[in-house]
Amino acid sequence: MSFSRRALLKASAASAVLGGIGAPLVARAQAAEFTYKYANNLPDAHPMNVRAKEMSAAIKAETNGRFDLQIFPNNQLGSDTDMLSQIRSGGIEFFTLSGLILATLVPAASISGIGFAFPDYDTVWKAMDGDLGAHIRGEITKANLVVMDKIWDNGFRETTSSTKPINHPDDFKGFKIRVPVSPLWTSMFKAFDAAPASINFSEVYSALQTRIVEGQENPLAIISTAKLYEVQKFCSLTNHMWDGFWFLANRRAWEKLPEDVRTIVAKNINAAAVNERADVAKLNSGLEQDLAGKGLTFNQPTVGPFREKLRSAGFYSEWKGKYGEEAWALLEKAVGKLS
Ligand code: X2X
Repeated sequence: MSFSRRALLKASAASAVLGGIGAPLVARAQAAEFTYKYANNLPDAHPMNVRAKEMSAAIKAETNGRFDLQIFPNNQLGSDTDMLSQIRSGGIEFFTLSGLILATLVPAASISGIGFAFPDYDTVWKAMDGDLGAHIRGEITKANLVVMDKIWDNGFRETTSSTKPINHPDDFKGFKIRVPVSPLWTSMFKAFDAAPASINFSEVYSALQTRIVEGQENPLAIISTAKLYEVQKFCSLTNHMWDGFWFLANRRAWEKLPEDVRTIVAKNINAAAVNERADVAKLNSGLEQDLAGKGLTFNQPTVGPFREKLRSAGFYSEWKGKYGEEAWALLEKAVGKLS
């Protein structure tokens, strides 16, 4: 320890003691009884973190300061792969993760990401707040994680590229595309005959910038808030899948909370999810012009041939076999016949 730091510590220890003796009786902020970490992979500006901040303040107020939820956005605590292991060990207490990536631990959780399954948001929320979501949450619970009722929105995903627009499934042939670390994502882009590379979101900007990959796919809200337009030229509105984030908790940490605190925390997290869904939908629908102004060239491919390509490659029947008849029936009950 350097001399100055030691001196500083001594001085502050002395003043703490003096403060203790001579301090007037003013209300001091009480340390929270529970200080829990919530980590995620998205930038500060994304609605997920905007709503999370609001939610954290509401929880603090409603618990009279007993519960302090600290937010660590933007992969500050590591990649999704790192954070998934931290939520399991208790290194972090809360984490939002795409069901498709969670599928590396809970295989059933990727079913909501089947290509072209959901036609619109109404169908998404009916399924995810209904039987399909309940089925997935049941499987997550079996893996010893706690999951909140309401899934947060990521959005419908579009394809960006630094080399060419994607207009037809043939444009995907040999296309070097980053996909999240998830068997379903890799399988889907292999079915398109692309060359998918599994890369955590924490590395995506630099992977695009250094041209390790040509393209990636994400909702416009992320292309915008993570500034991916700075390192991409084209945006093809492929709308190939919907994606959402499950709000997960470490079981031991969750069960340590008294019932009344748990109720307040869960209520506020689920309410924030519902608000975040509206924010993301609104943001995504207004971003095309904004991103075009920032240099992205947009095109709107006809999606029929993409869906047909997945079908003829055996993608739907392969995944139906993996999830099983029962789970597949829940998906088809929500979205109609797929295979
Ligand atoms: O990794 C991604 O592309 C992201 C941010 O959309 C997810 O978390 C799945």
